[in-house]
Amino acid sequence: MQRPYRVVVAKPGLDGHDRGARVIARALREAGFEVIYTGLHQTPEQIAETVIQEDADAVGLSILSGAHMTLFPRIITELSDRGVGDVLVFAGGIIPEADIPKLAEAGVARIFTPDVIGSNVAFLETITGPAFRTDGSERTYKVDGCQIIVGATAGKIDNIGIVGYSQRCSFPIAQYFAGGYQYPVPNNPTFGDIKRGFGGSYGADCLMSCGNAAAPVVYLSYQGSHADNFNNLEASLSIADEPGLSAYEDWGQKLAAKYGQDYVLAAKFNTNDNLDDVASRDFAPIRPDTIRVGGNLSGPGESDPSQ
Ligand code: B12
Repeated sequence: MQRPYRVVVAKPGLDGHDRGARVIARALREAGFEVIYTGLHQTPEQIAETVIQEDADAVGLSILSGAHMTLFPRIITELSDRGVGDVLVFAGGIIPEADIPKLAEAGVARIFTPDVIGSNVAFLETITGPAFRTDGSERTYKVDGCQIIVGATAGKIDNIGIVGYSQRCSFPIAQYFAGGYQYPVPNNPTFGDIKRGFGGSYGADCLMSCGNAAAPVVYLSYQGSHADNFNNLEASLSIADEPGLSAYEDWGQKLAAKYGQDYVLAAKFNTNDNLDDVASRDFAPIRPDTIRVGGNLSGPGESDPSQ
């Protein structure tokens, strides 16, 4: 009987970023490979020894420290010196595009850099097909019955999200925010789930006087930290029906009582002081209709009621 293909996933050098390596090790395991994860801080010699001891067919190197041009060729030399130069070497992490051909020449079969945010719209469209709607820098795609919304600058994806929640269409927020949140946020969250998990603050676009053409939009925005991949999160709801309508009316009335009718009529807000506690309570049980993650999220404009 043929034995399963064995892959060593290794973290060379002083790099402490281990999430990518763990994600890949798990994905390979789930795909049926036998995977040995070395843990952090491996020398090239240790990696070559592990490959031999584990009788591996391939080694996947994960690196985000910038030391790939030094460490990868050394690992390949250590493998050849031990007579296992035929083991497949592949890699991933933060590796500038300019280095990829040089590493290929050194013997790295393939390099996999991070996910869809930052990649090319053209690449996305090889999976999704063309956008069915384009509005300025935003494109909307239909994938498996879900609407995916993508914001892009100069052909590169800044942010991605889902429009119109249903049983079928949810958004796996956790994969973009492995860092700081305390409370596990489900894939089909309410505003309350998101606020409890991440924090963030409420804001709104044209809360009371949007004209006939536009519905008011309420946003919950979270600014991602380094540990959250610098991804921001924006959950929003276009207010047309219950239960959003009651929450929005309550918030609007309390804002008007505190800051005056003119402010509420004219303003867009996203400061923390806009009766965030009222919005947090009113919107907690309600699901947003759109969630987006990434950078350059449009959101509500800034406005300070005390000015
Ligand atoms: C989270 C994070 C951290 C966390 C790490 C937590 C952990 N245990 O992993 C913390 C806050 C601790 C941290 C610290 C530091 N960080 Co940091 N960090 C990041 C951040 C924001 C995200 C990395 C991440 O986890 N992504 C999610 C995972 C799933 O993605 P990934 O690792 O890229 O893996 C994917 C692909 O790359 C690929 N992949 C990765 N490995 C492999 C392997 C194989 C075999 C394959 C097939 C594919 C593959 O597949 C994965 C899935 O798509 C990045 C910025 C960024 N946008 O990447 C900076 C980043 C990596 N950090 C950086 C820096 C500078 C640091 C610090 C030096 C900061 C400091 N001055 O202290 C320290 C160093 C820590 C250390 N000991 O090494 C820089 C590195 C710069 C560079 N290389 O040029 C980055 C790029 C930020 C930046 N733009 O400046 N960091």
